[in-house]
Amino acid sequence: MKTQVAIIGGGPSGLLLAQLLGTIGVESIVLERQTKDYVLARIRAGVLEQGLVRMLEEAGCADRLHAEGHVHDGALISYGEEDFRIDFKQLAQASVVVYGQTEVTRDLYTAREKAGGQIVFNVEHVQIHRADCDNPHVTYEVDGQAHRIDCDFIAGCDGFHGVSRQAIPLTVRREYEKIYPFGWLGVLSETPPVHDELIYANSKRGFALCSMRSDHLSRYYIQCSLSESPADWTDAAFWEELKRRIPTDMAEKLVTGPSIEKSIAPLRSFVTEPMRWGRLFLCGDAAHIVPPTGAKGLNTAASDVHYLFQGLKAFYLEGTEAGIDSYSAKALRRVWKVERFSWWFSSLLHRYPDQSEFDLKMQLAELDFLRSNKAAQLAMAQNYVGLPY
Ligand code: RFL
Ligand code: PHB
Repeated sequence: MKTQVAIIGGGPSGLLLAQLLGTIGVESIVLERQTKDYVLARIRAGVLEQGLVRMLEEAGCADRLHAEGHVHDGALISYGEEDFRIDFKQLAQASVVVYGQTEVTRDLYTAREKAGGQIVFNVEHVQIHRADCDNPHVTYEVDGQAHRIDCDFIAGCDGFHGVSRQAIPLTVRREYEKIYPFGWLGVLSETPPVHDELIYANSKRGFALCSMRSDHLSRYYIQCSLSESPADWTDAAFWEELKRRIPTDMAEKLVTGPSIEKSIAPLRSFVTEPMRWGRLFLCGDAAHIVPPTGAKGLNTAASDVHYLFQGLKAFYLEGTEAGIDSYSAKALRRVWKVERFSWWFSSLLHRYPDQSEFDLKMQLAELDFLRSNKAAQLAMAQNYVGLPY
């Protein structure tokens, strides 16, 4: 087979790139290891920056998002018995949209299918060949049958555990990583959200987050130990612990119910450099991971796709290589700022096993400063709604 861009990974990065390329008549084939149902069963991100919303509009798949997504102009931060609101709209003149990654992915699949885009599911043993030459190719198997795609470019959109990053030789690749000494236990429940905006809580017992997917679907998280498993937590124990970590007035009105999903996610900061090797470009979680505290993973995948799409558009429509040549540097500049914000916001809100009394006082002072200082709030709001690209 032949195509212009071979895309490895049918998550949000891969699908969005394929869909945008389709709008300018550039052909692609998406290779996905799982089935579509499996991809759509993954519960992940919930908060979309304006940049991602604009890209979904450009890709022609934002109708349902506009109809069903909820615009949030601010969020609540609580610590101990205190809480305060960061007003994104007033401070940064922007908002975020609460709309699940599952729904974004579903909309992208629908759009790809409507456009007749090629997506191959259940691929195995994907291998990248000659990425450092002008004529790369990808090989893979489906049901034991070998296949080959010759292409101009390869987009590695296959997430943190994919094969694309590993195709860049270690002599070229440098990785930066921080593992956090805790995880997040997340619960999805068919209950009304406790509040109409997100609540990020720093409590003595550890971090908690109250989020949502819709008026009748809530998403809650609590910081947990990495040695725990979801089976260790009954629904009742989860609700009790969540109530102890959020402001009392919220705990009193929290509506509980059976969980429909319960999982533990580890927290990690990770960046690989460069994000391009020859004709291979890494996008999204394949190149970087952030702890979920800042709600940045999916949004940063989208900003990578933006830079790559602009580069490929200039290559195909104008015959210039400047855009693809500057892809890695441009994407990484923004990635590192997002890493900084996600690391800072995580450090502000979690309890660390080795935290000293002094460290706790520093965290409290930082929260007090954020509560009372407009400049600090502005910086927080600008980062939360998304740095420009
Ligand atoms: P994905 O979504 O991991 O998709 C990669 C796809 O590649 C496939 N794949 C392969 N296909 C072919 N061959 C191979 N060898 C392959 N290896 C893997 C996989 O099956 C998969 O379908 O990466 P992508 O597209 O870069 O998207 C990144 C986002 O999914 C991720 O950053 C976010 O979900 C992170 N995240 C959040 N991001 C936000 O922006 N806002 C949030 O509110 C937010 N909350 C979260 C999150 C992630 C979480 N978890 C579970 C990690 C909350 C949680 C709990
Ligand atoms: C979510 O709704 O899943 C969510 C929201 C905000 C975050 C992380 C996750 O910071």
